[in-house]
Amino acid sequence: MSCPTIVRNPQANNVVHCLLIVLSFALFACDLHSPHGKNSNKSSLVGEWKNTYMKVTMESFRNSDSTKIIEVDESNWEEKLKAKTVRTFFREDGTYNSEHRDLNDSIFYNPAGKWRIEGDSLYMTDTFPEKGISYTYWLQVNDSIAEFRGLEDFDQDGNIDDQYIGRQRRQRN
Ligand SMILES: [Ca+2]
Repeated sequence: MSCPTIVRNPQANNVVHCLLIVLSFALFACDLHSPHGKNSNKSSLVGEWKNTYMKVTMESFRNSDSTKIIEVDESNWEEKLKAKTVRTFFREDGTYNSEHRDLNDSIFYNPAGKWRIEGDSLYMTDTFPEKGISYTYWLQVNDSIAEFRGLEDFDQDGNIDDQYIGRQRRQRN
């Protein structure tokens, strides 16, 4: 997966910005497994969710010998990311959208698409603003907290080696 913001707007070549856009939600689970927790199913995710935590570990950041880590929770999300926590709506009909709001509470990005769960993986495919961008997350839902994990190329260095952990809290069913 690439970061659509960076692809469309080279001036937005900013890792934090990219993180917000693509995921707040983030990602993606290719080879990560759930050693614990109950199986996720569709009904467990239907509702409104809000980000509470995100950690991205970028080893060999942009092909350097250093590691960059971005870690935010509800106490410092706005200060560090210059945006509100993201609100995501998973609907029973298999559609979703994720509202990204700035500190003035104006929506600056609101991707929408289709979602489905298979086993402990969540598959999301955007239909707006670009069609066909897909994400896969390892998902675990325990009542009101959902955790997403995966690997991605956040620093856009060509290697899918950046680890993502994100948690969201259910706002309503
Ligand atoms: Ca990378």
